[in-house]
Amino acid sequence: MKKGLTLLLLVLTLILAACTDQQPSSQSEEEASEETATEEATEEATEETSAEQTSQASDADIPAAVDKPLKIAAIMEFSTGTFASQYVSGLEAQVAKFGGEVQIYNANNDLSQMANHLQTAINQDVDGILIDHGRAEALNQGVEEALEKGIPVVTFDNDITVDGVTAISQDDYSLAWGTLKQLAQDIDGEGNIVYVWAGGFTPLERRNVIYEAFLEHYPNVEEIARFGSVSNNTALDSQNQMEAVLKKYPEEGSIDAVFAPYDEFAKGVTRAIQQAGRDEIKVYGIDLSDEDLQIMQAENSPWVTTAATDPAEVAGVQVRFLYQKIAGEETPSIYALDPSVVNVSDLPDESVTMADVGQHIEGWGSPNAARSPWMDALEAKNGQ
Ligand code: SR1
Repeated sequence: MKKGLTLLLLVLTLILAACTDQQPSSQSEEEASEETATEEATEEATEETSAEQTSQASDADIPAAVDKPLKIAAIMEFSTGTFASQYVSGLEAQVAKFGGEVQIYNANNDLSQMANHLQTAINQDVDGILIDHGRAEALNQGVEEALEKGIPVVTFDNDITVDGVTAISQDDYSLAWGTLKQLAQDIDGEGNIVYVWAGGFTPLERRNVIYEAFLEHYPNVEEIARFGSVSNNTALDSQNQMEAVLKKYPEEGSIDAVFAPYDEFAKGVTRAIQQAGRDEIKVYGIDLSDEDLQIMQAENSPWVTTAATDPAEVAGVQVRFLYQKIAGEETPSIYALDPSVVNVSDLPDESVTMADVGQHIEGWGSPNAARSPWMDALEAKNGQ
């Protein structure tokens, strides 16, 4: 009996101990559930706050000057090639998001026609002018006239330096160095190269500055041929010119690489090399498009490296600076987008497009450049 009582006491003690042991754990469950409740409440509050902020953003004061369908003129030196077509799509998309309309004037590589188009846009009292390529000597006068009439101007890829104008670029010096550095490494600082180039275009002039420095920096790299022209069919012209160079240097190993600092050059040169079965020659380009990606990703493609920004994004930045100017905001005199180097070896085996290139190339894109807080509201208002 005594033994039985002792056993009972022991069992009771154990049960009590077990209950006592459970206590903290049940307390922490309570605490946890209290914490969860607090977290949930905080999350809800945060969600409410951010919803409020969003609705505040959509109710934000859109400057009156941009809160209407604006008429924008884009004065382009040329519109051929995949860079230009992506750029135009980018202009149209951003202006449409802001509820405006953009009229594209294409001068077909004729600078005096470009100046006439600028004059037409000024006479039509457009709300803002975008200029793509062209040269200061042909356009300065028109740009000054536009500013005097109160029409803001944002330029891309030219040498206009009029006060009050914002000039954007793709940082051509970095573009050229990015791809040339890869070329130098791949040939180990020594070899024969071909250079494709045409003067008179601001981005190509800037890239050439770096090319000249590159040759000085690598004295064992020799330029054995140079050609290039920009026309309505630059890729085909480059292909024909490269075919002539290949005939002049028929021995395997006589040419190590081609520097083609414009994708239309690179496309033509790549085709000529492929057709001649000279795949040992590597192509180093500038620019990127869906078509370029397809050519670069083809099996054994000679085109191994390119340096680029997204042309649609360049256009978006240019349009946003223009709208900031129209809204009366301060904008910088110069702005350069950051380019990326794209090596085929960095891409997966599957086909990559411009839409997903950012998943494979670090630092690709800068979507928030030149974005004012009211722009979200303006885009939302226009249903975009
Ligand atoms: C003829 S100039 C061609 C260049 O303009 C744009 O900057 C593109 O990058 C292209 O390479």
